[in-house]
Amino acid sequence: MSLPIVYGVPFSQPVRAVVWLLLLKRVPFEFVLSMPGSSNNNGSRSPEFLSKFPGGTVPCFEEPDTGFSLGESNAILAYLASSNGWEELYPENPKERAKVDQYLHYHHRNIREGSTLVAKRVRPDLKFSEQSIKAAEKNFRAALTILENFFLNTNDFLIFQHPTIADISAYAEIGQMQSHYTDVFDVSEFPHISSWLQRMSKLGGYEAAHCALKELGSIKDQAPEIESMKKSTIAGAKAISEAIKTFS
Ligand SMILES: N[C@@H](CCC(=O)N[C@@H](CS)C(=O)NCC(=O)O)C(=O)O
Repeated sequence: MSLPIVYGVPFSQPVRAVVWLLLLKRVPFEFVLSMPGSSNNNGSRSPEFLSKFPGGTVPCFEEPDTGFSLGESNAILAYLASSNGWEELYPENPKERAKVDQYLHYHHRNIREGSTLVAKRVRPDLKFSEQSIKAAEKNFRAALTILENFFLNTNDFLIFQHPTIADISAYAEIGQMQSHYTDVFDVSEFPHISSWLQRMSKLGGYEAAHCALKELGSIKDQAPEIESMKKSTIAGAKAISEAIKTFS
């Protein structure tokens, strides 16, 4: 039986979420480097990639044996959890599941906006205007305030006292901001979020899933060199495959 495949780069936020879930659950998979936005053979806009996910963004998940493929990180997280019966991460109870889904939908255009602050450094080809960066920062800060005062006000994790796929999705965006990673936004002004980040970093698979971010380090003041991006991608992909080798 062929292993499932995740296409993407380890630096990408939504790729990191999918990779982390698989590492956390110790599911062997193949990680295939696919460059976001590129129409070259190994790119997310190549005809081959588009035949698997017409949206042309990473991550894409594929089960070669069945021909099933899926894009959109939150859909992939939900599929993995429901098809594998990981009830603690994505409950079967409709009301409990709806609370997780509520976050997964809220994520886009809210917490996900934070990535513009990272993309402005690592994706110079996207040419963000000052106005769009300011708007993204404003939306991100407002969404963090909702997490701080609503989602994390009473619980240790976003929905329950234990993590779900909502936490993994959110961490991929918020965790990258920390000073030991990209350092492009100061999350320390949010005490509940800061404690939650600490709790999340104790979950299995964390180190390997975040190796690319650690390798690149701060991009607060300037865009990284192409060479540094390459080094971070290689280190991240290596950490992921080394972690998978330890599963039996
Ligand atoms: N909503 C999508 C977002 C995916 C996404 O934006 N991925 C970026 C990399 S972080 C990408 O592939 N961009 C391709 C492009 O810019 O053309 C998800 O959660 O999977």
